Amino acid sequence: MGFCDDVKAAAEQIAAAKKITIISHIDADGIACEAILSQAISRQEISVKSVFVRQLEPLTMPQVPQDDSFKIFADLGAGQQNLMMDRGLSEKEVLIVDHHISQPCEREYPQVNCLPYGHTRMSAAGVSYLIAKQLDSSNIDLAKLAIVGNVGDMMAREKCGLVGPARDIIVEDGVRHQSVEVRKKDLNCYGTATRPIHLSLAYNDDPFVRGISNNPEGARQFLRKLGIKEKTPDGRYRVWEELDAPEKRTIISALAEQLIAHGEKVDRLFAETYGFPDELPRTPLRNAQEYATLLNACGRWAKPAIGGAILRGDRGQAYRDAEHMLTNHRAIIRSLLQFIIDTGVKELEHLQWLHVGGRYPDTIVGIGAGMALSKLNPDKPILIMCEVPEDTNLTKCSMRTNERVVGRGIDLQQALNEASTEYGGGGGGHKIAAGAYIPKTAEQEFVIRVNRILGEQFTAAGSDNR
Ligand SMILES: [Mn+2]
Repeated sequence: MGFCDDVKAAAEQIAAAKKITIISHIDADGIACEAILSQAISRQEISVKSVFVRQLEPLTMPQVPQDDSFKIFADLGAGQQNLMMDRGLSEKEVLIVDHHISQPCEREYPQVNCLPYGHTRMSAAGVSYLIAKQLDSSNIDLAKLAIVGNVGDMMAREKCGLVGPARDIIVEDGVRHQSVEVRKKDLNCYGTATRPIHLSLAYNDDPFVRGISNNPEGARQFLRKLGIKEKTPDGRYRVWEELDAPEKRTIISALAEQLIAHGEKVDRLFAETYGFPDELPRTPLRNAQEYATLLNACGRWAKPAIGGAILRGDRGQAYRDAEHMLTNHRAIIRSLLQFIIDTGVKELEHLQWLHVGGRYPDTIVGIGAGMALSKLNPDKPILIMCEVPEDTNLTKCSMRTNERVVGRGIDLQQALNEASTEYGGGGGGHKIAAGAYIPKTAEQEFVIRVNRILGEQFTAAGSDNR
């Protein structure tokens, strides 16, 4: 059986069901999964309901309804099959649609998972889309949603664009449907639809351009020297997507020159980006990255269904609510960022760390860590700890680094997973961004242990942290 057979089998299972419950995750990928699957299912005239959970764990299992509905676990479930078994769910009433590592389990629940087939850069929204397309080929309008989910799960980050089936099937379908526009060799930069250009450039540190990254005033002068107007005639800041092609070229080549002048590589300056031409200009819905942030904001403020409504096309109340959450989301992240900078981090040889206590929701600490990193020493991975409101005995740890440091051999997922397991906790994520839960009592030792593992990674890769 190949991956395609699994997709086909899943579509058959769905088509045969009378009543379906989707249990999905609250991040952009999970929200996209739910919107894709539930629309594809209701188009088959099968009744469907959805439940979102922060994590599938014993505490959240009661949210899974005890009824005779067929249950699809999306963007979660592969690693929690024993929980399903404990719940008494049979193989006939479950389908897992996931891209995470599978947990060995006595029951063989049907599963569509791209990971064991070597498709490491496709998210669960991608898998959901392939199932939706198998159900009905007219579902290609959902390709756009799958791209948002994939980009939200950082599937485009390492290679500066989507690759594998996410690129060859899903992006191509979106282009054919004309709801997706591929911009090859676009600037690898966040906020191209909503941020003033100089802020877009200044907030970007991948690649790190000296004098511009982390330096809004420097970025402004850089644009001024190139003769790029920062405002429109009516006094509003222009955004990257509004620039004409020669202006974009001027900026990109000047950035490339800066990098070359400092002996840096230019490859990460370019990325393939995905735009949505049917959305309103200068809104976060115009490109996959910003769209994903909007969904994440909904999820992190416990309103994933609002993100779902937007993916279904609601541009009224749901969109206004989401914009409000995004504003709030950004204000709290800014406050966290300021707190980290004002308080200062403690430095060890291979990492910098800080405990923020219970001041900020644990769901945004990782984002704050990523942003703080570029304001601190970007060459040292950052580890932020915080309290977990649901369990006072636990501490959540979020780590972030950048591509440059990953290129020197650092794998945060491996480091946090190894160290947290030693203390009876658990962790996961990616090389560049990872998280873990540990017992509160282990905090001090844990930081030292992670520091040592990072040192070993640098050594194994034959590099150091300077
Ligand atoms: Mn995911």
